[in-house]
Amino acid sequence: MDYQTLTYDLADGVAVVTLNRPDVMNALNAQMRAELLHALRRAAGEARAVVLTGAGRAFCAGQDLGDTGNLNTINLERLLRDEYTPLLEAIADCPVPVISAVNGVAAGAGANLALAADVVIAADSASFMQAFSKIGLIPDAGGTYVLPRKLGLAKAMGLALFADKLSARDASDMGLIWEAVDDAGFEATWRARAAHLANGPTQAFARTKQAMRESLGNDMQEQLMLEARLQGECGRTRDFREGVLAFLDKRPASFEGR
Ligand code: T3D
Repeated sequence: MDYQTLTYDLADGVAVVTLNRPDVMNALNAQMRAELLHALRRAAGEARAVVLTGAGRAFCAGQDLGDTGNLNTINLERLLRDEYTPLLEAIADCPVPVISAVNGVAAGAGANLALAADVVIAADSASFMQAFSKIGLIPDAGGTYVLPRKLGLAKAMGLALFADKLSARDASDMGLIWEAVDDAGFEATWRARAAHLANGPTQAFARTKQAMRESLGNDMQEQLMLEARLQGECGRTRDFREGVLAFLDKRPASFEGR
């Protein structure tokens, strides 16, 4: 696919997907949703870590409000089910870690796209806004799933109802994201994190994602059984063998992702 609304760069096992409609704060139109889905699926097949970021001063301003079609006949249920849900599933089901490198404001579905990633790293000047109530909507694109789970109901509800801008630092302090980084060191930080993941035990990372995500719906017994099964699989990987041998040899492990 020849991308028009994003760029895709693969180097050293890291796929960097950059939303690229800076004039509209990288708002999501139908073409960008289709291209992003393609890029995420492509990265899942050829990268060992994926980074999602934005061009210009925004990460993503959510739905392109100029691309909603006729407001009298718009079918938001279809739009969400057919065009947003596959994006969130592609991130959750991606067998390699996905980092959101949030370079600027992330609003509406753009905020929840960022928060769907496995690791969220934000520049200090970035912010998160559940902008939906300003236009008469509820948080979508996974907002009502992820916010109560990461923050608890009190903060999730406040963010949804007031639609305040949450600074990157506050998001980090509240446990909504992994880390906020000063602007000067932002790109170097996410690149280093992505390189670390791309050189890690990819098979174990895939199963870590699975175990963490399934734990939200499991009781303890189910989760312990799942851990045992997945760890059994990890125990049969080359990377496990390499990790143990490297420890015993007192040298850094060289993981192949197998
Ligand atoms: O509606 C449906 O189809 C259902 C789906 C819903 C999912 C959703 O995501 S709903 C939420 C949609 N997003 C928003 O409501 C956010 C709207 N944008 C803003 O609130 C602000 O633009 C920001 C807080 C993101 C940034 O503010 P600021 O002051 O830094 O920039 P700005 O001047 O408002 O925006 C810069 C330009 O981007 C401007 O265009 P212009 O005037 O320079 O030609 C603005 O219109 C454009 N822009 C920003 N957000 C969007 C957008 N254009 C289209 N869609 C946007 N979402």
